[in-house]
Amino acid sequence: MRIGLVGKPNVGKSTTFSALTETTVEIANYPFTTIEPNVGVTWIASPTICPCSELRAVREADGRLEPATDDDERGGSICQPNTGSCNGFTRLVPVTLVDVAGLVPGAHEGRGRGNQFLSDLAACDALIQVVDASGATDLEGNPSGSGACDPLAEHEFLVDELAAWIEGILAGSWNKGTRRTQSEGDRAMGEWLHEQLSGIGADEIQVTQALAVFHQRNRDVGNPWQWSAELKRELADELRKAVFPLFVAANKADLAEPALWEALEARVAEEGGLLVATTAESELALRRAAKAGLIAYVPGESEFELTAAGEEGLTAPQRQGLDELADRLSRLGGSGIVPLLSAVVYDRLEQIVAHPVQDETHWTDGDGRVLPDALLIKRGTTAKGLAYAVHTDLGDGFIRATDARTSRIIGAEHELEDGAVVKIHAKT
Ligand SMILES: Nc1nc2c(ncn2[C@@H]2O[C@H](COP(=O)(O)OP(=O)(O)OP(=O)(O)O)[C@@H](O)[C@H]2O)c(=O)[nH]1
Ligand SMILES: [Mg+2]
Repeated sequence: MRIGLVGKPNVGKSTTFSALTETTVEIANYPFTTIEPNVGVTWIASPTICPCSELRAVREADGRLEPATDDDERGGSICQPNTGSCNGFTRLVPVTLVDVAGLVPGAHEGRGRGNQFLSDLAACDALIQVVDASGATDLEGNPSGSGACDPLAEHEFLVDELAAWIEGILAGSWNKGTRRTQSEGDRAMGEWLHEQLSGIGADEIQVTQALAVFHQRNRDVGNPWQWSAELKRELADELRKAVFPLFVAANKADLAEPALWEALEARVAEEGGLLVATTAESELALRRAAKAGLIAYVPGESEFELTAAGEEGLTAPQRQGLDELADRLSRLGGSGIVPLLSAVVYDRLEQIVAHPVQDETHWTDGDGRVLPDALLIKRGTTAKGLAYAVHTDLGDGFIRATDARTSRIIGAEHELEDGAVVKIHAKT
């Protein structure tokens, strides 16, 4: 799972990235602070309870394990994640984030960082556009006082740039490519589009979907090589929607009133997207304070508590800063970033979590680690699809799978359930 953070310069993309990945990157109040993309991993809670809770229950019932005590550091979890962690049966799964340079009008023609920036987004499953909800920076990201820019305009230009980028990729070989599809119809057109766009991560299903929507809206459009510029742009826009579904973080919400982003929210909802008001700066401050041991904060929540160390060690200005942060969070219902990311991954991209294991009795890998992996897969993924998600060889050699909960054999085409624990049998 890979998600790109995009938007005009100076809106808080890197602040969002830094907060979520808990890494240090350059952040500053002027445009083009970021040039080379930052790539990192954030961890989000799986919405389903980790299956290690079931293992614990069985072991407790058998008398092999004492019930977890209140001071259990892991809140009862007994899995051994290879990466990430599990606490109180909340398993964290990885999402890769890409924080790119700011995009300015004309980027597809090479302005700003131009197309280089766009190719940094290539393999992303979705994009989160960070907008300056306070409207206090112009379209180029220069601080210009409130009312400098309307968040809706900021969104519209980004959507246009992305479509223009895709159109540009197709333009070079449009006539040659579409003539080739003349005799074979839509299917060949889909194949050609897929060929052109596989470099930016488009798959066949996405291309087919985009073409279908385009044709539904535009019947009898004639030969593609005679299409108007508007038609080509419309197809590019549909392709963009399919390949890079776009969601919006109305950032710097701490400086703004909701009225400022209402129009954008309505537009985004109309397009089937999602907008969440965020305050990246607050999330960053929370993560830093938590890392320093001053507060206990569960990412995504709208409250935090001072730790004993915090009660003792905070300076007066730090305490005042945290009081203000607490006010802000209660006003906004949290910093918004984590709920936005979770909603994008689980609700909109329809991801579920699967746990491949080698030993279906003990739910372990070859080294005896309990439930070592938690993989995000798209709802509807089959047992064989999971095998491919683990490794191409495992997919190619797939024989059958076992549902580790029931010990039942499941076939290649069986669709997995959320939280499935699966042993894959394959030829090696
Ligand atoms: N008030 C407020 N300021 C924020 C928030 N998020 C970021 N900022 C500030 O906005 C400025 C720009 O933040 P960056 O994260 O560098 O923005 P960017 O979008 O990565 O900018 P470029 O890399 O130049 O495109 C910095 O001064 C941040 O401290 C927020 O939620 N609220
Ligand atoms: Mg940046």
